[in-house]
Amino acid sequence: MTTHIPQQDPDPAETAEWLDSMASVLESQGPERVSYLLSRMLSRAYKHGCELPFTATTPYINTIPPNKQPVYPGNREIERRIKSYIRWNAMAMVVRANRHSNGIGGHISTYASSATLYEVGFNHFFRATNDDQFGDVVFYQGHASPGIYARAFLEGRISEEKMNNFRREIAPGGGLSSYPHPWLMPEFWEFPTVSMGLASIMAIYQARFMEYLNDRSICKTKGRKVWAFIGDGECDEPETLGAITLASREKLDNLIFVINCNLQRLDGPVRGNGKIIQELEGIFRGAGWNVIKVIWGNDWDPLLEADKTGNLVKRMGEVVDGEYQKYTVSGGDYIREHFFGAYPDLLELVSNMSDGKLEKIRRGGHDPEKVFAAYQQAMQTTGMPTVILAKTVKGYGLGEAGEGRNITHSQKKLNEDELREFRTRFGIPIPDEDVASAPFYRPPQDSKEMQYLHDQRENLGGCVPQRQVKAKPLDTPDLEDYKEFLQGSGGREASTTMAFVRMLSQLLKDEKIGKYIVPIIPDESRTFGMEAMFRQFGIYAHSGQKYEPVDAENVLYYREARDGQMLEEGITEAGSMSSFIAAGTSYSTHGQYMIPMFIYYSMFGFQRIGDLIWAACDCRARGFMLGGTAGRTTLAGEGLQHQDGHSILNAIAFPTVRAYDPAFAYETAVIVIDGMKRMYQDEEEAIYYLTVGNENYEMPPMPDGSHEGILRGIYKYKTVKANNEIAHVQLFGSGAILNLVLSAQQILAEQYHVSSDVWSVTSYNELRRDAQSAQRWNMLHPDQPPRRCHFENALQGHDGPVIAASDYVCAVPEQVDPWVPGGMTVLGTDGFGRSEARDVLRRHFEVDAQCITIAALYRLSKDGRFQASDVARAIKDLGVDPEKTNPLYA
Ligand SMILES: Cc1ncc(C[n+]2csc(CCOP(=O)(O)OP(=O)(O)O)c2C)c(N)n1
Ligand SMILES: [Mg+2]
Repeated sequence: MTTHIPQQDPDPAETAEWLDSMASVLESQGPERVSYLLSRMLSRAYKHGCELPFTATTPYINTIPPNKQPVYPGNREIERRIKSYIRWNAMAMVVRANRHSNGIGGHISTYASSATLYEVGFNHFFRATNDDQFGDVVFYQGHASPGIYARAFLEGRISEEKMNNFRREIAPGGGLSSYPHPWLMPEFWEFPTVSMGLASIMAIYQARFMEYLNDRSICKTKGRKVWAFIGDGECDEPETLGAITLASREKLDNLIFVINCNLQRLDGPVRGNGKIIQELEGIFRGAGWNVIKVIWGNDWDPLLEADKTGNLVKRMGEVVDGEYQKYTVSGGDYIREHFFGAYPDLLELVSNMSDGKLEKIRRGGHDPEKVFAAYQQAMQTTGMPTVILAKTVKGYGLGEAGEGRNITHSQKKLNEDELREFRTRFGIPIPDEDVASAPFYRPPQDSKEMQYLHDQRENLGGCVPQRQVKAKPLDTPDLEDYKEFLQGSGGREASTTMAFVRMLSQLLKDEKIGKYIVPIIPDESRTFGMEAMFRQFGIYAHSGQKYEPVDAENVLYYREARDGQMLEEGITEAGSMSSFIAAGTSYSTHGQYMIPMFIYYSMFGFQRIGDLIWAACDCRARGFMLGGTAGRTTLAGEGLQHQDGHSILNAIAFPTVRAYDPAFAYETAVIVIDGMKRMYQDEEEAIYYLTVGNENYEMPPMPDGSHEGILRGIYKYKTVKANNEIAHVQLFGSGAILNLVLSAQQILAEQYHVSSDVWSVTSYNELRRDAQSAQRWNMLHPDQPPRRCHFENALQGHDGPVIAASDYVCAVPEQVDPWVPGGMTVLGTDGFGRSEARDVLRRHFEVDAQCITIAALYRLSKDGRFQASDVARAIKDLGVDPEKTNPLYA
């Protein structure tokens, strides 16, 4: 803040001279010359220690002055009528839904405030994808969906029956989902946006991904735009503003944000005591965006023109948002007194205007000409992204039913009077006797409105939103081609991460699919041993590499390149996941399958960015997520915040995520190659999540006959027969813990005469889903021969109690407990982590070989096959302290 610039003018005459000379340059040479002179003067003044006013914001008026406004290319009157019908239908669908099913929800006021913002876009800007072109990518504000449906209804793309079934998707004839959900409406919606904040970050990374596709000559994306419609309240979410500097840094002039500044969120004002538009302007300007404010409608132009004292602009800047909201619900007399009344010359300015006129004077976001001017300037802006801050009224047109009221966000019911008023205000040709039932209105097909509506869309290539899949399936590699990964490490030690990275390097060179792979890393390449890829495949940088890297003479130097293949995102899992979404949905957005491989610290995945992963599933993204440094005890030393023992548990809830916890290199190879085939060749909707660890051990060769079991979740890895066998147990292990299970197998045989089968469980989640599906089918078909799940089939004929150990919380293995006769004994890593060495951690969590042995013996004792006193002795012999702290609460 500048506090030392004097507020009082000590020499008004001198000031006037300066202002006059500026005015004369303005008149003779135009604003650019003035800007130049000012910038030279400012830098000279700064050099001499003058404090300069901080200019994050500009005055509270429109960025584009009336004289720079283009002529509106459309038919305003017809567009207004079309918009009115859409407004009505959008409102009616919510009202009707709630009459049919009280409490079903829906939103009227969001679209009511943004109708003009959308309609100008639909009539003049949003290009569609068709046989000849790929269109723009539009992220619609989730709560505005009734308006988007209502337009598609006019366009004839949504039936009346479906409109009637808004929020009742299972109704006969089908319905419409509450918000944009490609999962539920795969031919309509492209991106889910209703979780506040995600549209913004997804749009930014989408725009950057389009540049990536272009720079790598995979798809031509030049000229296409990404539009993101966002709420002003939504800007409170860190995801909304957290990535905006990427957009300016990367000069994403294909990106346009439209922030609907209706000054309200759900509970009330967004910034009652401040000004959200100014706040956002400062933030975006500071971040290097082109900011266009659309605050005032054209009714204000003559007033601003007549404002010779500057008091009108001053007053506009003084009034806080809470008060502007109050003007919305007040009469013209109130506005006259409280707004214009602050200065006598302002009262004079509006002395010829009636109260009625003052009340109706519009905000910029409701003025199509102002909105058009902003959009056009945004389209023409080069070298930077644009944000349009459009001031609107929440619940515009609802009148007493909610216009500008704090309750408006949740208003879903209009009574007969309110419906009638709405109808009259927007001139909907519905007679009085029908209005109470809030019928939908569609003008006759041969009307001027319908003709115009179709013509405008045809000019832009067709209707939007529309999700189209034009990509051709990929010819994915065969496992045969990657045989080396199945043969074991031949005595050398390696981690599953190293094995995966080695395979990734090969895949990147694969003739069939190599160039479509998009490695995505949030600043962890060195952690995962991927630095060799920097030089080989390059780090994507639109501007290339403008410096000589410090390690230039190193063979593995840090190489940035315009056609670089790796997305080195810096420390942002949210940004990385947004890139994953852009790449993973490229088959629908850009007609080209891409294969994102996002590798990150597993703790910062499902736990940190679960909502983006959920959105990825919703929009049918496909790709691989690799949870690196996985396992609560496999990542040593890092402690509570890093050691992940639950990402697999979290993954259970994501229906399209197939989560695996592989132990060996060949398992990883089998899963990745099969996953590629299933997602990109067979076109299954899935995301593969694989944990990979950093513990080094020998990678064994793939046992014969294990292929199917690896993919389905379990296969028998090794049997050991004990001398003088007293019992036989089934031991389950996953990930790095499988090695400890194998050690326990030896101890059990050698010291306790217990034989065992060791099973590698690659995915409890997949086993559970398969078992659950079989069980469900059996329950619904009780009179037919029951189906058996893979888990039951695999275990058939293998007797003895089951003991399972993993590096994850017990609930992960316990998923299959209902299908284990007699139930399982499960060891896991519930509780916080510890900064410790691997072996100490494994004892702490009681998942080491000794503890697994004890669990097996105890279980045998419960089954009457082993003496309890012998278990107690074994605990002592194996050196486990029975009084040690319980890791669950430690
Ligand atoms: C992450 C998240 N938190 C909360 C909500 C619930 N919610 C839905 S809309 C809304 C208010 C939206 O206000 P604003 O962004 O200003 O949009 P407007 O409707 O005013 O255009 C809230 C809190 C949500 N959808 N997503
Ligand atoms: Mg709002």
